[in-house]
Amino acid sequence: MTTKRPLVIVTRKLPDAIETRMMELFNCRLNLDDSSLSQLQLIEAVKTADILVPTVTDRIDARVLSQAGPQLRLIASFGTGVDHIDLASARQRGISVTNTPGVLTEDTADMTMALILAVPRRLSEGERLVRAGRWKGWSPISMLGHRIWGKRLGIIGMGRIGQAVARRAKGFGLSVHYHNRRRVAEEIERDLEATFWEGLDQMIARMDIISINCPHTPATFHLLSARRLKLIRPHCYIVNTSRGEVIDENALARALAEGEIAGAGLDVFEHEPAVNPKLLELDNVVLLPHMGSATIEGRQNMGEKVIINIKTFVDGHAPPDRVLEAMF
Ligand code: 8YV
Repeated sequence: MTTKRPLVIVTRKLPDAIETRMMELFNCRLNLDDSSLSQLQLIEAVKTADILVPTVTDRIDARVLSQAGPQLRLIASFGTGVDHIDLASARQRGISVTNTPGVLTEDTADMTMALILAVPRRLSEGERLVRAGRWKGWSPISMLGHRIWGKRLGIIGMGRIGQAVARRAKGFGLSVHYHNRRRVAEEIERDLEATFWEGLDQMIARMDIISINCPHTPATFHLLSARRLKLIRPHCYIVNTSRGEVIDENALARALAEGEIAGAGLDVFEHEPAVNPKLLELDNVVLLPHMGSATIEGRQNMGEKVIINIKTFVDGHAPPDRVLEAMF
């Protein structure tokens, strides 16, 4: 890195305080109107930026990276998931990648818990009924959902967010089960009273609620495939606050429509911002616009992490949140 202030190109509008601090520290090109960049605009950005700050809405694929100028040394992503970045291409070109782990764990776990409650208890349906002026008053048999307390929750992906979901779930009387690439430490399992399932097929066939909390990687693409969705019992609910690609969305919509799965709470979709039209027709799904980590505090913390990663890198040190391919 040269001694002149590095050119940092930020692809989306970030919190004001973060942008102000970035302007003080770096030579910044901001995106004040927050429109997402096209692939061509991204290519233009990587041709000139020393450091790029993208978000989940930017597809930094091999084609974009092949056009990067030699000055591009760091991609400091604003977010935890890095499936929008071709990590192998970045490594080949000697470009470091950082993310913002840890600071959106609790917010995402809250949203997961909100969906775990909302779907079986038919929260959105009830709200729609009242707003549409169709509510005829209390009845002992209307709007009946299913009890949460005493049910089995199967968490797929027991990383930070999965564990934070498990902590909440315990308080709601759910028994916690999980599947993960690696079994977590014994003391964590004991603390969360969590049961490890080595076989995903075996676990999902026995759960009442399934929560997706693993990252999207080549290994987890369509982890809940059409075949696996068939193993899930018809009274089971699925919640996804991770990435849409982890579930075969078409197969899920079909299974929900046919009553093979009781309901779903989805904060993420396979082709965002497009939502499978079949899902829009179903009453037994709660659909949210990828807002799991959308808190003012969280966005501020994420921005601070981006700044620390860039500043450390510019000062010639290894940034704290370096992403290595092997991690994903
Ligand atoms: C972020 C997310 O808001 O961090 C992630 O992986 O999915 C979101 O909650 C988004 O990625 C920001 O780029």
